[in-house]
Amino acid sequence: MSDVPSTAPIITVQQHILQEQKRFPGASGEFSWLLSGITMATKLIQSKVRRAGLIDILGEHGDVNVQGEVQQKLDVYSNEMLVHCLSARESIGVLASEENEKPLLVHKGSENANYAVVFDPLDGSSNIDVNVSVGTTFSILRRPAGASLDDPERWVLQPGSEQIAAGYVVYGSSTILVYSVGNGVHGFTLEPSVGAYILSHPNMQMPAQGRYYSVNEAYCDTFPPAYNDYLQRLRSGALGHRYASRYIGSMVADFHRTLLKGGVFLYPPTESNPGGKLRLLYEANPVAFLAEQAGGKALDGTRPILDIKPDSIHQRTPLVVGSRVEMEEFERCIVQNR
Ligand code: AHM
Ligand code: MG
Repeated sequence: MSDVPSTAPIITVQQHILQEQKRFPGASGEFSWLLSGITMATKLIQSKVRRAGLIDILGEHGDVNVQGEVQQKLDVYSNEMLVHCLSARESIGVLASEENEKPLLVHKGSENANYAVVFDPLDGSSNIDVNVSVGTTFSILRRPAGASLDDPERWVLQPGSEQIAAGYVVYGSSTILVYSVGNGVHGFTLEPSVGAYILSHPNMQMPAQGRYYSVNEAYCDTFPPAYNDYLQRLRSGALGHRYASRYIGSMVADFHRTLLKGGVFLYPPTESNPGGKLRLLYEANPVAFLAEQAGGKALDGTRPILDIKPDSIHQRTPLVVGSRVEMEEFERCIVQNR
């Protein structure tokens, strides 16, 4: 093994964002400042997530701590960090989060605010107790022309095709930020000793076909028939090989694997969630945006996820997202089952 350091340039996410920002004429730094709010918040979140198992031992857990403060759950903490870091950005007018019933108007609605940010602060948080990967998802939208400050919902009730940027952070064996501003998908790994996200996965492309499908098969007796036909075809070798299954139960982690290795991730309609479980605005839309940027596809069963005009901020949707070959086969199964 050589000790000679790599001569490849080290590119931080901030440098990368500054480059990408040139795609937004007149953005004058506000977009990179906005994204730096997300990177800052996710560094704070990851440091708490990394200490999740220590909280009891170090005496910070319990209903009330020594200062008399009520201890927060990690998802509440994550939400507060994102709201705190993003509220400092004057270019942001509206924040919408899985943790808040209604969108928040920030800066009392500055007229200079051009963007809305929608996020799930800690997706898959029920997995924290068992040390399984969790993540943060985010989606950035431009303020619609003529949208008033009195109507923050209008800022965020836009189809996913209107996203100007989207991404996620997966708190896995390392912390990885993946984002796109509509110019390819790029991944950055957090170097924890210096607290910087370093470009590690430039121009990510989803393989045209993978080896895994990812779905909660325990519910398969309540999936619509087309989904079971499809899964049977994947298992049978009809697409050239027999598929194996992988299901973490954290969408960000399941999607991250699908992005890197190809294959398909599904959350179909089920008996208990006939309209799907995942949320359109801050779960399905960001992964659909990234998948399409990386050469894959995302559907709600029939329609492209990115075409759906939402009616409410916490609206749910079925989600099927994956590589080109698996998605073409899925569409064939849907047509054949009509
Ligand atoms: P959450 O937002 O309450 O964490 O729920 C979303 C999570 C996703 O990360 C994951 O894909 C899904 O719920 C798993 O659901 P299930 O346990 O029904 O398979
Ligand atoms: Mg969630």
